[in-house]
Amino acid sequence: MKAEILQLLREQEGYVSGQDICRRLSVSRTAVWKCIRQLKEEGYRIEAVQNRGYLLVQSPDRVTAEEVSSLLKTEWAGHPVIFLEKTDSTNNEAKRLAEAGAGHGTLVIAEEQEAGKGRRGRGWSSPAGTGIWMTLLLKPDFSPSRASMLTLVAAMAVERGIRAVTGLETGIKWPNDVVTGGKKVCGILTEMSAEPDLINHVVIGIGINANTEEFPEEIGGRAASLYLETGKRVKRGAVVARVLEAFEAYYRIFLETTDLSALRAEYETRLLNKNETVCVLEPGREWKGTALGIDSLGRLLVKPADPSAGGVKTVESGEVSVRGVYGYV
Ligand code: BT5
Repeated sequence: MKAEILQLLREQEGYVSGQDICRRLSVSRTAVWKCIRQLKEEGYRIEAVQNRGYLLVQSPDRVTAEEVSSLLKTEWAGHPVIFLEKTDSTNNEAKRLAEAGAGHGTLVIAEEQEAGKGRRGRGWSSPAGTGIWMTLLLKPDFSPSRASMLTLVAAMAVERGIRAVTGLETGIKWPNDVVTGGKKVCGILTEMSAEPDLINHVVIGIGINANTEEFPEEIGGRAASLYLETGKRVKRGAVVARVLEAFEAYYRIFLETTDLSALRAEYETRLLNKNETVCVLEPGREWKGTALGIDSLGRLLVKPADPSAGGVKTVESGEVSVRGVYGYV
């Protein structure tokens, strides 16, 4: 109900009368008053004026279920939002919830992760209060072979969401990094539980450095935050809402063909590696080439620098890393 009250207050330009809230939500005056009191305790500034009602003056920068839900305009993504002050990893929590029966569209979001994960056993720095650490749970009915493309769909959604809220233009480093000023502002980790030809669930973990002021020394040179890049603090809840809305829109297009054929051109406009020399790090082998774009399955197309290596190769995301030759991108 707190989310619904917040939503009503946000929708209205001026004051919303207590009576109006009671009527629209079919609850008592006392129930509304209690919710308003709780919201104030949580840091919302709500003015109450006799005979006029309530006015939302300021919201705190929180990513609680009510804050995110009240900002969200989606059909299924982020329904429901599960908020935790602290967890090991929102991906792990989403997987546990999926096993326990949580449905398609559930979003897990935490203020802090104690064991945030990157790919292949790497870590993800996730301190309290500054970042967006969230995981979207999907229970799709397409083939498991299609799931890795969801990382690319999510990267597009993050790019659009960040641009909508901050105006910041970011690029994508294939397959899973969103980058600004040559530094990583977001990483994505997609994990799946599947049978040979059936997906049990997919979790898409998204980590965005939002209001981070400084990074641990080991990653500092390669990490960016929205705050450091724009000089302005963002309301994280708004970024979460816009990213989920964009994800829902791109996912709908993805589902039409269960591949990236309709999204490929747009992805490539954001692809920082396009026409750049990249170093492909395969297990036990390293080679250089020019990245030309992606194919409709989300694989990176690379023309080897060595003419004897043959024509354009398709590089799969799983076991391979791609680096810029002169730096991280
Ligand atoms: C990723 O891995 O980029 C995937 C990160 C996914 C994080 C989200 S947060 C919500 C959800 N729950 C989780 O537990 N994970 C997901 P990878 O491409 O392997 O990059 C990892 C590398 O990025 C590390 O080895 C560091 O060098 C660097 N790194 C770590 N923390 C970072 C941060 N906060 N910002 C930028 N770079 C970071």
